[in-house]
Amino acid sequence: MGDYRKMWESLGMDLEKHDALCAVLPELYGATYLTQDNRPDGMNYFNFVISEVHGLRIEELSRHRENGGKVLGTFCVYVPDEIINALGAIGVGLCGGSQFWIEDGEKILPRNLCPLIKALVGAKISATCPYFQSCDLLVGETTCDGKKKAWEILNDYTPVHVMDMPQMKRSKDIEKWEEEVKYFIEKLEELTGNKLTYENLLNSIKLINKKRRALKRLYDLRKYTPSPISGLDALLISQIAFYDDIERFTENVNKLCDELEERIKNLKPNNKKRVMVTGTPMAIPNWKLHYIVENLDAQIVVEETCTGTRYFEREVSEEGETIDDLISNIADRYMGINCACFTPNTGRVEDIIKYAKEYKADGVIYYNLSFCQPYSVEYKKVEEALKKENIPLILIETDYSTEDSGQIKTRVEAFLEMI
Ligand code: BJ8
Repeated sequence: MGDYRKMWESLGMDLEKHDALCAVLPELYGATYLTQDNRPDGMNYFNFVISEVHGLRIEELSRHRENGGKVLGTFCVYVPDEIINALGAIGVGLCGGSQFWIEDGEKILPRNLCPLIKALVGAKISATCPYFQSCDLLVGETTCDGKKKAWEILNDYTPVHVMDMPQMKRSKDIEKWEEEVKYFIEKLEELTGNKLTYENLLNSIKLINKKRRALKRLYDLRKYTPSPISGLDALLISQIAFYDDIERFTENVNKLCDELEERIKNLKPNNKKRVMVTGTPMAIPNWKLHYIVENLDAQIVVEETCTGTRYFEREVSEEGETIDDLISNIADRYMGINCACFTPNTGRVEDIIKYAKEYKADGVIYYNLSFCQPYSVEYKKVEEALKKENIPLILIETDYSTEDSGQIKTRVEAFLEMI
Protein backbone atom coordinates (compact mmCIF):
# COMPACT_ATOMS: atom_id res chain seq x y z
CA MET A 1 0.00 0.00 0.00
CA GLY A 2 1.24 3.50 -0.75
CA ASP A 3 1.82 6.13 1.90
CA TYR A 4 -1.61 7.44 2.75
CA ARG A 5 -0.90 8.70 6.27
CA LYS A 6 -1.34 12.35 5.35
CA MET A 7 -4.68 11.62 3.76
CA TRP A 8 -5.83 9.57 6.75
CA GLU A 9 -4.70 12.33 9.08
CA SER A 10 -6.66 14.91 7.12
CA LEU A 11 -9.73 12.69 7.51
CA GLY A 12 -9.37 12.92 11.28
CA MET A 13 -8.44 9.27 11.73
CA ASP A 14 -6.88 7.75 14.82
CA LEU A 15 -3.67 6.70 13.11
CA GLU A 16 -2.30 4.55 15.90
CA LYS A 17 -5.44 2.50 16.21
CA HIS A 18 -5.80 2.35 12.45
CA ASP A 19 -2.28 0.89 12.23
CA ALA A 20 -3.44 -1.94 14.47
CA LEU A 21 -6.37 -2.60 12.12
CA CYS A 22 -4.11 -2.50 9.06
CA ALA A 23 -1.86 -5.07 10.70
CA VAL A 24 -4.70 -7.57 11.11
CA LEU A 25 -6.39 -7.34 7.72
CA PRO A 26 -3.67 -8.51 5.31
CA GLU A 27 -2.96 -11.50 7.51
CA LEU A 28 -6.62 -12.46 7.65
CA TYR A 29 -7.01 -11.95 3.91
CA GLY A 30 -3.90 -13.95 3.10
CA ALA A 31 -4.93 -16.86 5.29
CA THR A 32 -8.53 -16.87 4.02
CA TYR A 33 -8.15 -16.05 0.35
CA LEU A 34 -4.64 -16.48 -0.94
CA THR A 35 -4.45 -20.06 0.30
CA GLN A 36 -7.21 -21.16 -2.10
CA ASP A 37 -6.09 -23.38 -4.98
CA ASN A 38 -6.62 -22.63 -8.61
CA ARG A 39 -8.31 -19.25 -8.32
CA PRO A 40 -9.40 -17.56 -11.55
CA ASP A 41 -6.96 -14.90 -12.81
CA GLY A 42 -9.83 -12.44 -12.78
CA MET A 43 -9.68 -12.46 -8.97
CA ASN A 44 -6.45 -10.46 -9.18
CA TYR A 45 -8.43 -7.29 -9.64
CA PHE A 46 -10.37 -7.99 -6.44
CA ASN A 47 -7.15 -8.86 -4.57
CA PHE A 48 -5.85 -5.49 -5.65
CA VAL A 49 -9.00 -3.71 -4.49
CA ILE A 50 -8.60 -5.29 -1.06
CA SER A 51 -4.91 -4.43 -0.86
CA GLU A 52 -5.90 -0.79 -1.51
CA VAL A 53 -9.11 -0.84 0.47
CA HIS A 54 -8.05 2.05 2.72
CA GLY A 55 -5.83 3.63 0.08
CA LEU A 56 -6.66 4.18 -3.56
CA ARG A 57 -10.43 4.10 -3.23
CA ILE A 58 -10.28 6.61 -0.38
CA GLU A 59 -8.07 8.79 -2.53
CA GLU A 60 -10.74 8.65 -5.24
CA LEU A 61 -13.39 9.67 -2.73
CA SER A 62 -11.20 12.54 -1.50
CA ARG A 63 -10.65 13.78 -5.05
CA HIS A 64 -14.38 13.63 -5.68
CA ARG A 65 -14.99 15.73 -2.59
CA GLU A 66 -12.25 18.23 -3.51
CA ASN A 67 -14.09 18.73 -6.78
CA GLY A 68 -17.26 19.57 -4.90
CA GLY A 69 -18.83 16.08 -4.98
CA LYS A 70 -20.46 14.43 -1.98
CA VAL A 71 -19.97 11.00 -0.45
CA LEU A 72 -22.83 9.15 1.23
CA GLY A 73 -22.58 6.19 3.58
CA THR A 74 -25.41 3.66 3.50
CA PHE A 75 -26.24 0.59 5.58
CA CYS A 76 -29.02 -1.20 3.81
CA VAL A 77 -29.88 -2.47 0.33
CA TYR A 78 -33.19 -0.59 0.44
CA VAL A 79 -31.43 2.76 0.01
CA PRO A 80 -31.66 3.50 -3.73
CA ASP A 81 -28.19 3.79 -5.25
CA GLU A 82 -29.73 5.04 -8.51
CA ILE A 83 -30.73 8.33 -6.85
CA ILE A 84 -27.37 8.84 -5.14
CA ASN A 85 -25.48 8.26 -8.37
CA ALA A 86 -27.85 10.33 -10.52
CA LEU A 87 -27.26 13.33 -8.27
CA GLY A 88 -23.50 13.08 -8.74
CA ALA A 89 -22.76 11.67 -5.30
CA ILE A 90 -20.86 8.49 -4.50
CA GLY A 91 -22.50 5.94 -2.22
CA VAL A 92 -20.49 3.54 -0.08
CA GLY A 93 -21.92 0.65 1.95
CA LEU A 94 -20.72 0.94 5.51
CA CYS A 95 -21.98 -2.07 7.44
CA GLY A 96 -19.26 -3.23 9.82
CA GLY A 97 -18.03 -6.81 9.49
CA SER A 98 -14.96 -6.82 11.73
CA GLN A 99 -14.46 -7.95 15.29
CA PHE A 100 -11.90 -5.14 15.55
CA TRP A 101 -14.68 -2.57 16.00
CA ILE A 102 -16.79 -4.47 18.53
CA GLU A 103 -14.89 -3.27 21.59
CA ASP A 104 -15.45 0.38 20.71
CA GLY A 105 -19.07 -0.29 19.79
CA GLU A 106 -19.66 -1.89 23.17
CA LYS A 107 -18.42 1.24 24.91
CA ILE A 108 -21.71 2.90 24.11
CA LEU A 109 -24.04 0.12 23.00
CA PRO A 110 -25.40 -2.85 24.92
CA ARG A 111 -23.36 -6.01 24.52
CA ASN A 112 -26.41 -8.08 23.65
CA LEU A 113 -26.86 -6.39 20.29
CA CYS A 114 -26.20 -7.56 16.73
CA PRO A 115 -22.45 -7.41 15.94
CA LEU A 116 -23.11 -5.65 12.65
CA ILE A 117 -24.52 -2.65 14.51
CA LYS A 118 -21.85 -2.70 17.22
CA ALA A 119 -19.15 -2.84 14.55
CA LEU A 120 -20.54 0.00 12.47
CA VAL A 121 -20.88 2.27 15.49
CA GLY A 122 -17.44 1.17 16.72
CA ALA A 123 -15.93 1.95 13.33
CA LYS A 124 -17.26 5.50 13.50
CA ILE A 125 -16.48 6.34 17.10
CA SER A 126 -12.98 4.88 16.92
CA ALA A 127 -12.22 6.96 13.79
CA THR A 128 -10.51 3.98 12.18
CA CYS A 129 -12.63 3.54 9.05
CA PRO A 130 -11.64 5.98 6.29
CA TYR A 131 -14.96 5.37 4.51
CA PHE A 132 -16.91 6.67 7.50
CA GLN A 133 -14.48 9.57 7.73
CA SER A 134 -15.09 10.43 4.07
CA CYS A 135 -18.86 10.72 4.33
CA ASP A 136 -20.75 14.00 4.09
CA LEU A 137 -24.00 12.29 4.99
CA LEU A 138 -24.99 8.90 6.40
CA VAL A 139 -28.27 7.40 5.24
CA GLY A 140 -29.99 5.21 7.79
CA GLU A 141 -33.33 3.42 7.55
CA THR A 142 -36.00 2.24 9.91
CA THR A 143 -35.52 -1.49 9.48
CA CYS A 144 -34.59 -3.33 12.69
CA ASP A 145 -34.82 -1.65 16.10
CA GLY A 146 -31.09 -1.78 16.78
CA LYS A 147 -30.19 0.08 13.61
CA LYS A 148 -33.03 2.54 14.06
CA LYS A 149 -31.64 3.64 17.41
CA ALA A 150 -28.01 3.57 16.26
CA TRP A 151 -28.69 6.44 13.84
CA GLU A 152 -29.33 8.74 16.79
CA ILE A 153 -25.85 7.96 18.08
CA LEU A 154 -24.14 8.32 14.70
CA ASN A 155 -25.87 11.65 14.17
CA ASP A 156 -23.66 13.08 16.94
CA TYR A 157 -20.67 12.45 14.66
CA THR A 158 -21.91 12.89 11.08
CA PRO A 159 -25.29 14.16 9.84
CA VAL A 160 -27.71 11.27 9.29
CA HIS A 161 -30.74 11.18 7.03
CA VAL A 162 -33.11 8.37 7.98
CA MET A 163 -35.41 6.80 5.38
CA ASP A 164 -38.68 5.76 6.97
CA MET A 165 -39.24 2.23 5.71
CA PRO A 166 -42.66 0.65 5.68
CA GLN A 167 -42.90 -2.59 7.65
CA MET A 168 -45.49 -4.12 5.34
CA LYS A 169 -45.99 -4.25 1.59
CA ARG A 170 -49.63 -3.30 1.07
CA SER A 171 -50.34 -0.82 -1.71
CA LYS A 172 -50.65 2.04 0.79
CA ASP A 173 -47.21 1.11 2.19
CA ILE A 174 -45.70 1.15 -1.26
CA GLU A 175 -47.22 4.57 -1.94
CA LYS A 176 -45.74 5.82 1.31
CA TRP A 177 -42.37 4.38 0.34
CA GLU A 178 -42.49 6.23 -2.97
CA GLU A 179 -43.09 9.46 -1.05
CA GLU A 180 -40.10 8.63 1.14
CA VAL A 181 -37.93 8.15 -1.94
CA LYS A 182 -39.08 11.58 -3.18
CA TYR A 183 -38.20 13.12 0.19
CA PHE A 184 -34.76 11.52 -0.07
CA ILE A 185 -34.36 13.11 -3.53
CA GLU A 186 -35.25 16.52 -2.08
CA LYS A 187 -32.67 16.17 0.69
CA LEU A 188 -29.98 15.01 -1.72
CA GLU A 189 -30.70 17.81 -4.16
CA GLU A 190 -30.15 20.25 -1.29
CA LEU A 191 -26.91 18.55 -0.26
CA THR A 192 -25.40 18.17 -3.73
CA GLY A 193 -26.78 21.32 -5.34
CA ASN A 194 -27.73 19.15 -8.32
CA LYS A 195 -31.15 18.56 -9.79
CA LEU A 196 -32.62 15.18 -10.58
CA THR A 197 -33.68 15.01 -14.23
CA TYR A 198 -35.25 12.34 -16.39
CA GLU A 199 -31.93 11.99 -18.24
CA ASN A 200 -29.56 11.69 -15.28
CA LEU A 201 -31.92 9.32 -13.51
CA LEU A 202 -32.39 7.09 -16.55
CA ASN A 203 -28.62 6.97 -17.13
CA SER A 204 -28.05 6.06 -13.52
CA ILE A 205 -30.70 3.33 -13.65
CA LYS A 206 -29.05 1.88 -16.74
CA LEU A 207 -25.60 1.98 -15.16
CA ILE A 208 -26.68 0.25 -11.99
CA ASN A 209 -28.77 -2.29 -13.89
CA LYS A 210 -25.57 -3.23 -15.74
CA LYS A 211 -23.85 -3.78 -12.42
CA ARG A 212 -26.67 -5.96 -11.11
CA ARG A 213 -26.70 -7.87 -14.42
CA ALA A 214 -22.97 -8.59 -14.10
CA LEU A 215 -23.48 -9.96 -10.60
CA LYS A 216 -26.42 -12.02 -11.79
CA ARG A 217 -24.23 -13.40 -14.58
CA LEU A 218 -21.62 -14.37 -11.99
CA TYR A 219 -24.21 -16.06 -9.78
CA ASP A 220 -25.72 -17.88 -12.76
CA LEU A 221 -22.28 -19.36 -13.46
CA ARG A 222 -22.25 -20.73 -9.92
CA LYS A 223 -25.19 -22.92 -10.92
CA TYR A 224 -22.81 -25.21 -12.83
CA THR A 225 -21.63 -28.40 -11.16
CA PRO A 226 -19.01 -27.95 -9.92
CA SER A 227 -19.24 -24.21 -9.57
CA PRO A 228 -16.32 -22.52 -11.37
CA ILE A 229 -15.70 -20.12 -8.47
CA SER A 230 -15.51 -20.58 -4.72
CA GLY A 231 -18.17 -19.19 -2.44
CA LEU A 232 -15.44 -17.22 -0.69
CA ASP A 233 -14.50 -15.43 -3.91
CA ALA A 234 -18.12 -14.77 -4.87
CA LEU A 235 -18.80 -13.35 -1.41
CA LEU A 236 -15.79 -11.06 -1.68
CA ILE A 237 -17.04 -9.71 -5.00
CA SER A 238 -20.48 -9.02 -3.52
CA GLN A 239 -18.87 -7.20 -0.59
CA ILE A 240 -16.69 -5.10 -2.89
CA ALA A 241 -19.79 -4.16 -4.92
CA PHE A 242 -20.80 -1.91 -2.04
CA TYR A 243 -17.96 0.54 -2.37
CA ASP A 244 -16.04 0.16 -5.61
CA ASP A 245 -16.41 2.45 -8.62
CA ILE A 246 -19.53 1.20 -10.42
CA GLU A 247 -18.23 1.08 -14.00
CA ARG A 248 -14.83 -0.37 -13.13
CA PHE A 249 -16.43 -2.99 -10.90
CA THR A 250 -18.94 -4.03 -13.57
CA GLU A 251 -16.22 -4.30 -16.18
CA ASN A 252 -14.09 -6.52 -13.93
CA VAL A 253 -16.97 -8.77 -12.92
CA ASN A 254 -17.80 -9.28 -16.61
CA LYS A 255 -14.15 -10.01 -17.40
CA LEU A 256 -14.10 -12.61 -14.65
CA CYS A 257 -17.33 -14.12 -16.01
CA ASP A 258 -15.76 -14.43 -19.48
CA GLU A 259 -12.95 -16.40 -17.86
CA LEU A 260 -15.37 -18.57 -15.86
CA GLU A 261 -17.34 -19.35 -19.00
CA GLU A 262 -14.15 -20.80 -20.47
CA ARG A 263 -13.39 -22.62 -17.24
CA ILE A 264 -16.65 -24.50 -17.05
CA LYS A 265 -15.81 -26.22 -20.34
CA ASN A 266 -12.95 -28.09 -18.68
CA LEU A 267 -14.18 -28.57 -15.14
CA LYS A 268 -13.96 -32.09 -13.79
CA PRO A 269 -16.79 -33.33 -11.58
CA ASN A 270 -16.05 -33.53 -7.86
CA ASN A 271 -17.91 -34.78 -4.83
CA LYS A 272 -18.15 -31.49 -3.01
CA LYS A 273 -21.48 -30.87 -1.35
CA ARG A 274 -23.26 -27.79 -2.68
CA VAL A 275 -24.39 -25.48 0.08
CA MET A 276 -26.69 -22.49 0.06
CA VAL A 277 -26.45 -19.80 2.74
CA THR A 278 -29.45 -17.74 3.76
CA GLY A 279 -29.85 -15.11 6.45
CA THR A 280 -28.19 -11.94 7.67
CA PRO A 281 -25.65 -10.01 5.60
CA MET A 282 -21.91 -10.66 5.79
CA ALA A 283 -20.21 -7.28 5.69
CA ILE A 284 -16.55 -7.14 4.76
CA PRO A 285 -14.32 -8.71 6.22
CA ASN A 286 -16.75 -11.27 7.61
CA TRP A 287 -15.62 -14.41 5.79
CA LYS A 288 -15.92 -16.72 8.79
CA LEU A 289 -18.69 -19.12 7.74
CA HIS A 290 -17.55 -19.41 4.12
CA TYR A 291 -14.03 -20.15 5.27
CA ILE A 292 -15.17 -22.90 7.62
CA VAL A 293 -17.53 -24.51 5.11
CA GLU A 294 -15.17 -24.42 2.16
CA ASN A 295 -12.30 -25.81 4.19
CA LEU A 296 -14.51 -28.82 4.85
CA ASP A 297 -14.46 -29.59 1.16
CA ALA A 298 -17.92 -28.27 0.44
CA GLN A 299 -18.79 -25.41 -1.84
CA ILE A 300 -21.09 -22.51 -1.15
CA VAL A 301 -22.99 -21.92 -4.37
CA VAL A 302 -25.40 -19.12 -3.48
CA GLU A 303 -26.19 -16.64 -0.70
CA GLU A 304 -29.77 -15.51 -0.16
CA THR A 305 -28.55 -12.50 1.83
CA CYS A 306 -28.02 -8.79 1.27
CA THR A 307 -24.42 -9.59 0.37
CA GLY A 308 -25.83 -11.99 -2.21
CA THR A 309 -29.02 -12.32 -4.23
CA ARG A 310 -30.96 -9.59 -2.40
CA TYR A 311 -28.44 -7.06 -3.64
CA PHE A 312 -28.69 -7.69 -7.36
CA GLU A 313 -31.88 -9.59 -8.17
CA ARG A 314 -34.47 -7.68 -10.23
CA GLU A 315 -33.50 -4.66 -12.27
CA VAL A 316 -35.19 -1.28 -12.16
CA SER A 317 -37.46 -0.99 -15.19
CA GLU A 318 -36.08 1.49 -17.72
CA GLU A 319 -39.55 2.05 -19.21
CA GLY A 320 -41.46 5.28 -18.60
CA GLU A 321 -42.02 8.69 -20.12
CA THR A 322 -41.57 10.90 -17.09
CA ILE A 323 -39.28 11.27 -14.11
CA ASP A 324 -42.17 10.22 -11.86
CA ASP A 325 -42.46 6.95 -13.82
CA LEU A 326 -38.78 6.26 -13.18
CA ILE A 327 -39.05 7.07 -9.48
CA SER A 328 -42.00 4.75 -9.24
CA ASN A 329 -39.97 2.01 -11.01
CA ILE A 330 -37.24 2.49 -8.40
CA ALA A 331 -39.71 2.31 -5.52
CA ASP A 332 -41.14 -0.89 -7.00
CA ARG A 333 -37.82 -2.61 -7.47
CA TYR A 334 -36.69 -1.93 -3.91
CA MET A 335 -39.98 -3.05 -2.41
CA GLY A 336 -39.36 -6.38 -4.12
CA ILE A 337 -36.48 -7.10 -1.72
CA ASN A 338 -37.53 -9.59 0.92
CA CYS A 339 -36.02 -8.64 4.28
CA ALA A 340 -37.10 -10.17 7.58
CA CYS A 341 -37.80 -6.66 8.89
CA PHE A 342 -41.08 -6.86 6.92
CA THR A 343 -44.20 -8.66 8.04
CA PRO A 344 -45.29 -10.96 6.57
CA ASN A 345 -42.22 -11.89 4.57
CA THR A 346 -43.40 -14.93 2.63
CA GLY A 347 -41.47 -13.80 -0.45
CA ARG A 348 -38.20 -14.69 1.26
CA VAL A 349 -39.31 -18.25 1.96
CA GLU A 350 -40.29 -18.61 -1.70
CA ASP A 351 -36.93 -17.18 -2.78
CA ILE A 352 -35.01 -19.64 -0.59
CA ILE A 353 -36.82 -22.63 -2.08
CA LYS A 354 -36.44 -21.29 -5.60
CA TYR A 355 -32.68 -20.68 -5.20
CA ALA A 356 -32.07 -24.01 -3.46
CA LYS A 357 -33.51 -25.70 -6.53
CA GLU A 358 -31.95 -23.45 -9.16
CA TYR A 359 -28.47 -23.72 -7.65
CA LYS A 360 -28.92 -27.44 -6.92
CA ALA A 361 -28.05 -27.03 -3.24
CA ASP A 362 -27.69 -30.24 -1.22
CA GLY A 363 -28.46 -28.31 1.94
CA VAL A 364 -29.05 -24.86 3.38
CA ILE A 365 -27.22 -23.07 6.19
CA TYR A 366 -29.35 -20.47 7.93
CA TYR A 367 -26.81 -17.89 9.02
CA ASN A 368 -27.97 -15.68 11.83
CA LEU A 369 -25.93 -12.93 13.43
CA SER A 370 -26.32 -13.14 17.20
CA PHE A 371 -29.14 -11.04 18.59
CA CYS A 372 -30.68 -10.37 15.17
CA GLN A 373 -34.32 -10.89 16.08
CA PRO A 374 -36.08 -10.49 12.70
CA TYR A 375 -34.02 -13.24 11.09
CA SER A 376 -33.93 -15.55 14.09
CA VAL A 377 -37.72 -15.40 14.53
CA GLU A 378 -38.22 -15.97 10.81
CA TYR A 379 -36.20 -19.20 11.04
CA LYS A 380 -39.29 -21.17 12.06
CA LYS A 381 -41.17 -20.31 8.86
CA VAL A 382 -38.17 -21.20 6.74
CA GLU A 383 -37.66 -24.46 8.63
CA GLU A 384 -41.28 -25.53 8.08
CA ALA A 385 -41.20 -24.68 4.38
CA LEU A 386 -37.88 -26.44 3.70
CA LYS A 387 -39.02 -29.51 5.59
CA LYS A 388 -41.99 -29.80 3.24
CA GLU A 389 -39.60 -29.62 0.29
CA ASN A 390 -37.17 -32.12 1.87
CA ILE A 391 -34.33 -29.63 1.79
CA PRO A 392 -31.89 -30.15 4.71
CA LEU A 393 -31.35 -27.09 6.90
CA ILE A 394 -29.07 -26.15 9.78
CA LEU A 395 -29.10 -22.97 11.88
CA ILE A 396 -25.79 -21.33 12.71
CA GLU A 397 -26.00 -18.38 15.04
CA THR A 398 -22.73 -16.54 15.54
CA ASP A 399 -20.90 -13.24 15.82
CA TYR A 400 -17.58 -11.96 14.47
CA SER A 401 -15.30 -13.57 17.04
CA THR A 402 -13.42 -16.75 16.28
CA GLU A 403 -14.16 -18.34 19.65
CA ASP A 404 -16.91 -20.58 18.32
CA SER A 405 -15.19 -21.50 15.03
CA GLY A 406 -14.30 -25.00 16.26
CA GLN A 407 -17.86 -25.65 17.36
CA ILE A 408 -19.30 -24.38 14.07
CA LYS A 409 -16.85 -26.55 12.15
CA THR A 410 -18.00 -29.64 14.05
CA ARG A 411 -21.67 -28.87 13.44
CA VAL A 412 -21.20 -28.11 9.74
CA GLU A 413 -19.09 -31.23 9.33
CA ALA A 414 -21.89 -33.37 10.78
CA PHE A 415 -24.42 -31.56 8.56
CA LEU A 416 -22.36 -32.21 5.44
CA GLU A 417 -22.10 -35.88 6.27
CA MET A 418 -25.84 -36.08 6.68
CA ILE A 419 -26.88 -34.37 3.43
S1 BJ8 B 1 -32.49 -5.37 3.81
S2 BJ8 B 1 -31.00 -7.58 6.16
S3 BJ8 B 1 -29.29 -4.72 4.87
S4 BJ8 B 1 -32.06 -4.38 7.15
S5 BJ8 B 1 -28.55 -4.91 11.59
S6 BJ8 B 1 -31.50 -6.75 10.57
S7 BJ8 B 1 -28.38 -8.41 11.04
S8 BJ8 B 1 -30.14 -7.04 13.83
S9 BJ8 B 1 -28.72 -5.83 8.30
FE1 BJ8 B 1 -30.23 -5.61 6.79
FE2 BJ8 B 1 -31.37 -3.96 5.07
FE3 BJ8 B 1 -32.66 -6.12 5.92
FE4 BJ8 B 1 -30.61 -6.37 4.31
FE5 BJ8 B 1 -30.42 -8.15 11.90
FE6 BJ8 B 1 -28.29 -6.85 12.61
FE7 BJ8 B 1 -30.58 -5.56 12.23
FE8 BJ8 B 1 -29.29 -6.50 10.19
